[in-house]
Amino acid sequence: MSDAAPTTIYLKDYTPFGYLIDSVHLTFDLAAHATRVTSRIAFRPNPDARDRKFFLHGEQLRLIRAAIDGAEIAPEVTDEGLTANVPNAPFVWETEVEIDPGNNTALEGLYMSNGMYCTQCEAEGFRKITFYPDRPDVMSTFTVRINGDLPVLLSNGNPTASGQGWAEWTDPWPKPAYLFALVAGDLIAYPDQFTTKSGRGVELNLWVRPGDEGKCAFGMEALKKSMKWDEEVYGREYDLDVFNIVAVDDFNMGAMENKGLNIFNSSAVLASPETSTDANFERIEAIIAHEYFHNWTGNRITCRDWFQLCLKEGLTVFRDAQFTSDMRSAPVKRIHDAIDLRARQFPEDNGPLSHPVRPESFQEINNFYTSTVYEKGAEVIGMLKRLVGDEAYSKALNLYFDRHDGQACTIEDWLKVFEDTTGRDLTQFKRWYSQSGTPRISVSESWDSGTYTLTLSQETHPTPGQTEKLPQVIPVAFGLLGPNGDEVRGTQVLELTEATQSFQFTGLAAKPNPSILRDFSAPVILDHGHSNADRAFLLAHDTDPFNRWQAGRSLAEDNLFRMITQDSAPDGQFLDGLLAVLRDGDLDPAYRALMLQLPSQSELASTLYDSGHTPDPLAIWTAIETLKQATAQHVQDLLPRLHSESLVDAPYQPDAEQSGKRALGNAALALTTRLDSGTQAAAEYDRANNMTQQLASLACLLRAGKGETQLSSFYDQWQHDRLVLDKWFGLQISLASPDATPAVALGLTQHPEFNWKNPNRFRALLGSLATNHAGFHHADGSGYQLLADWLIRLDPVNPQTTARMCTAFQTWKRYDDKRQALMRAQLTRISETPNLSRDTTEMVSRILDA
Ligand code: 0A1
Ligand code: ZN
Repeated sequence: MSDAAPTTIYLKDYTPFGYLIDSVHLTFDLAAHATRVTSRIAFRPNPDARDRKFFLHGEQLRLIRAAIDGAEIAPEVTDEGLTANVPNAPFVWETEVEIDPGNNTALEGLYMSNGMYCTQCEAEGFRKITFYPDRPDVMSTFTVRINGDLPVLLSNGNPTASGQGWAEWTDPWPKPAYLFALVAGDLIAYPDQFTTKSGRGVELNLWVRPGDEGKCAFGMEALKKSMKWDEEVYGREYDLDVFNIVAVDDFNMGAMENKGLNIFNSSAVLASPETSTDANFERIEAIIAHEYFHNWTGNRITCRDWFQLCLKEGLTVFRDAQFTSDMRSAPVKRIHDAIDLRARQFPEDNGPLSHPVRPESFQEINNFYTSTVYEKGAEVIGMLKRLVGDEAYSKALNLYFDRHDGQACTIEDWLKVFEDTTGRDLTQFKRWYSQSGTPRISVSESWDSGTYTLTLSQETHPTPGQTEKLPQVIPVAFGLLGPNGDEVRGTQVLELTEATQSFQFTGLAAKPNPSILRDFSAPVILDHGHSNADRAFLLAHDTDPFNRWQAGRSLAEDNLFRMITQDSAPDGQFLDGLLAVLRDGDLDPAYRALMLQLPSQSELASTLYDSGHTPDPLAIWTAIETLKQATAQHVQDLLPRLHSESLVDAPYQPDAEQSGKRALGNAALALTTRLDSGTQAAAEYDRANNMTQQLASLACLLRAGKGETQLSSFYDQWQHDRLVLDKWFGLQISLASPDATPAVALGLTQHPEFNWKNPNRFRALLGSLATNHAGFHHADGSGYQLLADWLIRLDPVNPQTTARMCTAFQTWKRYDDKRQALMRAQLTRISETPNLSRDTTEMVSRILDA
């Protein structure tokens, strides 16, 4: 890192690159510490550009030779790239550089993982491979030759030639450099094939390390289902002869959609019933779908610049959510998504890191792969679809694919296809992309002889850099229930566009009960103004599964809130309502399991903070424990029935039906453990023949302060399996008591298997510390200190993962003065570390500036 002040890049400064590229030829001579990369690039002046400065990005490259049209030149090279004088006509650019993948611990560019070469180029990693205009709007076809003494040599596109120790790949589809990929290693293929709807045969391979072959079947099935679904639902076919997926152990994120060669964190693709939980299977299915869907939304149509990241990510998350809803249960998926959004995106959007779905400036783009860009970005598309309707949505998407195939696009291009298809003016809707913060909706109602009037008001609190907020277009799915629970008005979408707006419903026989924001139709905070009686009514009668669940959630939250702020006891309204839902054997077990899940500690902390209280982590933890204990007692008689309803007498399948049953059974087991101090959980542990049940019963035991023997036999059983060992590390910290958490985490950092340079292992340990709310916020500050120690240690090794994990401190201003001071001290200590990376510098300074 240079000591220069970090530079900020602005969306408004965008200009096109001065040159276009007709073709790229790359040759890699692989060597762990001295890989040679030779490039031959056909440039020509870009008629649409005014600025003809020839600057190529390049970092950590040793330039050996550069030439233009065969004549050697001596370009001016800095830490960030090179400049050269070039002809004002087409020319061939050549360079040879040397790089050191064996010492690349940042995992960006070409690096090594367990003897295997692999790449990660999004967002700006290609500049660590060779000199290049490393920006998404410069697209070209690529031909790649790999010379290396390894059995498997892969790159993007189709294989075009190979021999002993070399292979050549050609990607006919123009792409930006961030989609480049190369893999070389001693890998085993798990092969399959797929025939597209137009009859093209595609060879599929999942490449893994020897020993992992048994964990490939599920991922392969998920890939084939994704390919089929995209044909059926979006009319999108695959466009190469081969599709390769590679599993790699060292990876900063979940996976990467490189054209024809997706690279996956092994945790996001490898699965077996013995080693993976139902939740792991579901996540893997979704990530495989996500990366595959990028082939059209991201690769064929890419982003003009990184400010447009949500163009590909929001849309692709939306598509993978649709896929999961189709493959599994739509209501359950919607509830999971709402829980996740509230847990991750709302705190981001209501704290120092708040930024619009399309940010307007950044220092380090890696810091903007956020829940706001991804998940809120997907919510924005869901709202658009709800507003224009399914048919118009599908027409607009067809127009998008027809009009923009092969282009690097903007949010303006995206919205224009909707405007052109529907004739609708989306000017106000576009605020969802530029205005940060979570809108809050408040409700008032009136009833007058047959007419019900609903008044909705919206308000968004100021966020960093944005003090004035304008009203947004908010689709509020809405229905009315009569006093006996019948639905008197089915779901319709109210369009809230003003700061305050009223909606009237006439001809009603009696004062109805409103069901507002059905299906979580917008990413907003809704203050219903409901009484607990209204909530109990909706919990019993709402026909909308999301709002029925929400009613139970709100009852629980209100109860917890009063327990914390007024020392109230667990109350009957919530517990009775819950009991009635649990008894209803017609309800999906997965749905009933969700009903049993209480709000998380950090969600309660948000709620408390929002209503003017200072969250006390220990009081929150205690209230949740007390309510769980009361729940166990209240539903005690039902537990044996829930247990029997959850039994599966068929071979293990990670599908929605079986995993729903297991979720209910395990939720019941957690309650049972509170009453029998672990007898049943210990028996379940001994009987478990899949990881879902093994881990759930172990968790019950640990939560009860038992399970020492099981924990160590779990270690003995699984010490050879790195993904299961991550669970072993994580579980102990997640379930440690508040008082013990920092010490347990510290102890585990001394374990010989704590390979902290592996991002999965680092996250398993320190990520679990950061998400154990009461433990992390230990009053003596030892949780903060431990995390900061390790972030400081990791930063020079892996800035990207370090910076992401700084978000653990983003809520620091919510807490009491003492905790604030402790957190500020750690943030300051991180920020004052010499040579801190650009990634971490930006994150810490944004968090501190709150
Ligand atoms: N585009 C990938 C995620 C990804 C983003 C950045 C990375 O490195 C900085 C790696 C992967 C996706 O959405 O799946
Ligand atoms: Zn993505």
